[in-house]
Amino acid sequence: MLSGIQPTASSFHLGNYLGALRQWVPLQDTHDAFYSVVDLHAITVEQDPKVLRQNTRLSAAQLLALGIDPDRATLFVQSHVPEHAQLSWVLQCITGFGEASRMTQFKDKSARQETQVGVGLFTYPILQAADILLYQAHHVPVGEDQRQHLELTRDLAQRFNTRFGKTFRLPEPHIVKDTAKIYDLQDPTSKMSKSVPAGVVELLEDPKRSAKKIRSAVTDTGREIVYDPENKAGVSNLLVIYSALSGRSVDELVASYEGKGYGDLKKDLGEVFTEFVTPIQARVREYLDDPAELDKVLAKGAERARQVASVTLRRVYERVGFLSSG
Ligand code: AQP
Repeated sequence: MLSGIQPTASSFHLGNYLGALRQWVPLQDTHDAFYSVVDLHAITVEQDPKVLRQNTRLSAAQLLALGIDPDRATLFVQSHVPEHAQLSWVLQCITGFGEASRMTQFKDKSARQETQVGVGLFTYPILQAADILLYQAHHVPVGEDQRQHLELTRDLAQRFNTRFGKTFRLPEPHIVKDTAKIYDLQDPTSKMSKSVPAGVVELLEDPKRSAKKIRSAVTDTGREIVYDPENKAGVSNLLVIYSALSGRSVDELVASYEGKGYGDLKKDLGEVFTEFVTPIQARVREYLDDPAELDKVLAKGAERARQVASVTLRRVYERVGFLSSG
């Protein structure tokens, strides 16, 4: 199993956590799990090198604080494993231009971009396919926004297998339906996304700030607390978040808030979030206090990742007809 997260912000947000990262911890016990901080993906939009380096360590620290155990899973930084970029090139050469142009995330992200849009942003899903296929991943735990990229990965794997002989396993997305898409607190019809910071709850921000954001989340003019994503998107989003963080079902929450108002729900959710995030923030600080140890963990992960990735790449190079370098 493989999944990745970009080191493009100083903190992961609730959408990243509930949509994807929350699944990473239990999956490390049932699968041979590879988790990557995907810094090659991060530079598809402009990055300050110093900040990128800092955010890469911060991302690794957050993953460890959330419960990724380097003895049970392979945690590594993507640029430490050159096979990702190498396989990506081969896959680019079998991807149709029209096929790549259909990716909706590229359309969204390039439309939002103020500076010039780079070719890397366009070919990003092909690099993502390489990330997955290098490890012969079966399962890829991601949020709903990644479904189309996973379909492209399957298409490319299938095409390569047909053209050059069976080489890749076809991966399946592992999408947890209830939390597949967490919405922006200020615009509950859009995905919570770091590019639109107003309605985003960050794991590493001051929990008082998060509680305030939750209190001012956009809801509707009604009063009743019910789960109705179509007509009550804001309240429904809060219920989904509350349920995922507390382990109580949405139905149970709805029943317990009967006769109460949105203010009560928001106040309680702020407290639940604070309780959840406080020990995580403390653990992140501990990991950051010892960057040498953190780098050692990542170096060990990269070594293990390369052992698997290099076998796949060698087979791919042979299949496409490259001469062996000995
Ligand atoms: N709102 C979300 N709901 C559920 N899952 C989400 N993910 C992201 N946003 C939500 C999932 O988080 C994982 C890591 O994603 P990423 O590193 O690719 O980050 P991202 O998608 O770039 O995050 P943003 O905030 O959405 O960034 P922008 O604004 O750049 O688009 C993935 O599994 C993703 O599905």
